[in-house]
Amino acid sequence: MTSSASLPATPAAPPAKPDPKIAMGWLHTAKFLTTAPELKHLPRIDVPEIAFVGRSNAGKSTCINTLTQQHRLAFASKTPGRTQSINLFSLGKQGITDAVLTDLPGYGYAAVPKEAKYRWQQVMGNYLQTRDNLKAVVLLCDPRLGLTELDEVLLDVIRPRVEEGLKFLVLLTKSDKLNKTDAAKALQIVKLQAGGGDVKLFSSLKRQGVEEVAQHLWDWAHPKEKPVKAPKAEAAPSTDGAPEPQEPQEPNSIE
Ligand SMILES: Nc1nc2c(ncn2[C@@H]2O[C@H](COP(=O)(O)OP(=O)(O)O)[C@@H](O)[C@H]2O)c(=O)[nH]1
Ligand SMILES: [Mg+2]
Repeated sequence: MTSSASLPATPAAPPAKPDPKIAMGWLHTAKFLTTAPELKHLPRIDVPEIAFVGRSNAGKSTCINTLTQQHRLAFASKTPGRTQSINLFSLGKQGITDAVLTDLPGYGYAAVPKEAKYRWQQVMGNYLQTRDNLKAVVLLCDPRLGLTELDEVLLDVIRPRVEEGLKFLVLLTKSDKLNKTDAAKALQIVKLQAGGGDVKLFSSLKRQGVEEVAQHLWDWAHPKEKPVKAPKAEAAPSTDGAPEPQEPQEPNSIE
C-alpha cells in the first residue's frame, strides 16, 4: 500500500558546515607583532582584535600556543605572574594581517606587590574599555577555582561593551584535570556566574574544544556580511543622490 501523504517540498539545503581546517590554518599563521607595557604604547590597528584574559596560571599562553599550533609563540610559564605586558600576535594568510590576538597580563597572583596589582587594573581597564578595534574577549578560567572576584570585576568592566556587541567567551581550561561529572558541574556553575554567556570546556593537553574555539575566532574576525536586499527594479537606477557603491573591502594590513 502506498502512502497518500505528499512528499515534503524540497528541504532547504543545510548551511554549509564550517571547515575547522580553515580556521586552524589561519591561526597557524600567527606571528609575534609587538609587546607593550601599556595601552598607549600599542600601535593603533584597524583589524579585529581578540583579547585573551584571565588569572595568572589560568592557561592563557598555553591556549594561544595550542590554537596557533606553535610551541613558544606565547610564553607559557611555570612561574605565574611573570607576563606583565600586553603581547600582540598578528594573523593572516599571505602576509596580510586580518586580525590580531592579544595576550593580556594575568592577574590574581598573590605574590605580586600592591602597586603592580593597581597598575594591572589601570592597564587592563584602559585596554578593555577603550581599545577601538577590540572585537572579542576570551576569558580563561581554571574550572577548579571557578570565576573568582577578579574575574567578576573584569566581567563588570566589559559588560557595557558586551551589550554593544563585543563578543565574549569563557573557557574552562585544563578540563583534563576534572572527571566528566565535575567538569559538567563546573560548566553549569560558571554558566550561571557568566550570566548566560557562552562557556566551554577546554583542554590544551587533551585538545578538547580546540577546533570549536578556533572556529569562533575565525567567525569573529570574518563576520559574514548580511545579504543586501536588491531594490525592486522599477526604473533604471539614477545615480543622483544614490549612495556611493561600496568598493569590495580589501583585507587591512598593518604596515
Ligand atoms: N593539565 C593541563 N595543564 C595545563 C593546560 N593548559 C595549561 N596548563 C598548565 O598550566 C600552567 C600555566 O599555564 P600558562 O599557559 O603559562 O598560564 P597563563 O599564566 O595563564 O599564561 C602551566 O604549567 C601549563 O603547563 C591544560 O590544558 N591541561
Ligand atoms: Mg602567560
